[in-house]
Amino acid sequence: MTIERPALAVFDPKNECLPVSALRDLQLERLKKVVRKLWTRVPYYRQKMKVVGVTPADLRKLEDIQKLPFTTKEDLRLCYPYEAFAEPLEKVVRIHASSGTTGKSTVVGYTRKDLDTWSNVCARFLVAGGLTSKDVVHIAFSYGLFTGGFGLHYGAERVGAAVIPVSSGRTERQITIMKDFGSTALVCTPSYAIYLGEVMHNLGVRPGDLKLRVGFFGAEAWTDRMRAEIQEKIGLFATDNYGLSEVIGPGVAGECVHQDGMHIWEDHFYPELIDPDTCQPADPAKGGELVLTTLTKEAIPLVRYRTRDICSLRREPCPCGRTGVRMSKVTGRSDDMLIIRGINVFPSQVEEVLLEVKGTMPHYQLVVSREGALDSLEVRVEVSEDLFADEMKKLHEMERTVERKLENLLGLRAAVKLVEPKSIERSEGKAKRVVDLRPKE
Ligand code: DLL
Repeated sequence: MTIERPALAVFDPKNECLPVSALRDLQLERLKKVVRKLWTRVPYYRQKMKVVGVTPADLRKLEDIQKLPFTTKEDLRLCYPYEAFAEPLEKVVRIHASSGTTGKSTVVGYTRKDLDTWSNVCARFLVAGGLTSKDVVHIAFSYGLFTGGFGLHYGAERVGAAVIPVSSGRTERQITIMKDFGSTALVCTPSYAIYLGEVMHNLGVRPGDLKLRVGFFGAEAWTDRMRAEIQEKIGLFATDNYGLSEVIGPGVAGECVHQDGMHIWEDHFYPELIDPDTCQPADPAKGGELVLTTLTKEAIPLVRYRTRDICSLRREPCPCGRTGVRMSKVTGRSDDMLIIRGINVFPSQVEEVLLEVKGTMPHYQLVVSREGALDSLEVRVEVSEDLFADEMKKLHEMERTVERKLENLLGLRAAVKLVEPKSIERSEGKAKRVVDLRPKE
């Protein structure tokens, strides 16, 4: 079937199409304000600045941002739960969280103005990808601490569309709702979109039976081949959007109807690219790790946050008129975080669970594969000699215990397989904790 490109529209032309020189002035003015606020309100970051010997007064031009220390997920973990907040809790009206590298999650707060900003930046990419106030938006992201559901929800409402907060799961019911309610826009992870397409096919529901016309997919990496498959299987025009909880949630960047890179909303987020090994600036065209500074966030302003996402940046003009630099698809991570069905998983979290279970050894491996459209995780764990010699029933019980604990911590079901001592390959250097069998392209 032929997929029609939606009409070109801009949600906030004044700010999305700012000439670059005006954008630079605005960014510098906002950056100075953010750094001053962090210096006066967040002792943790002030201390970091003192260590490298910079003060807010050292920030005279935009490039001076390179004098400032980076912020990492580990910093936010150390500030758990509220120490990174630059506003008192009484000004905070929403709290979300995402998984941390170990134990504690990273907690993020929003003031009323932050929620307003968040709705606007989400509305921007929704309009950029073709959403209008006439649409009926089916949101299949989970609603909860994850920022996907609420972010897209308020963004779509801001556009004036009719929002159906379906949340995740119960795929057949999702299809019934799409059919009965006449959903015209779909919001979920790209892998779930492919799965939905497969279930539709199995149920005999053809794309033409639904009114879907546009889809907004994000929260995990996907390829152009997956885009083609989604467009074909579900019959809609699919765009990519990017974000992360620490920075705001979804709404950092999104594709326009030209489907050629995601515009970063640079009046709100200042992007840099660095070489993850040296931390020095990287050639934007060649790619590197994306580092983001929030320019307007009140509750948790972040300076030079290391996203660990690898991408490249392109400044050439886009036919849509937006001036925001375009980021490529995320091609990898500079740490070991995996995203499985939209859920962020660190191998260290698995290790933490294993430490609680007597008889397991510190040798384990995460095997990620794709069954049909969806990713699955198997955790292979070595057990001690005497335990392995035990009866099968006991081993199975132990597998179920680890599975339960993992599901509790990660919010993801993993299959646990206990294996013989010394059966997981040893490596000379860093242990190979992850075997990723998912197709790359
Ligand atoms: O995934 C926010 C989000 C929700 C974005 C819905 C888009 C749509 P976190 O759970 O904190 O937040 O995970 C952030 O997900 O650092 C990337 O590694 C990855 N990610 C997000 N969007 C994309 C994308 C949300 N479009 C982490 N392509 C980020 C590739 C993405 N990776």
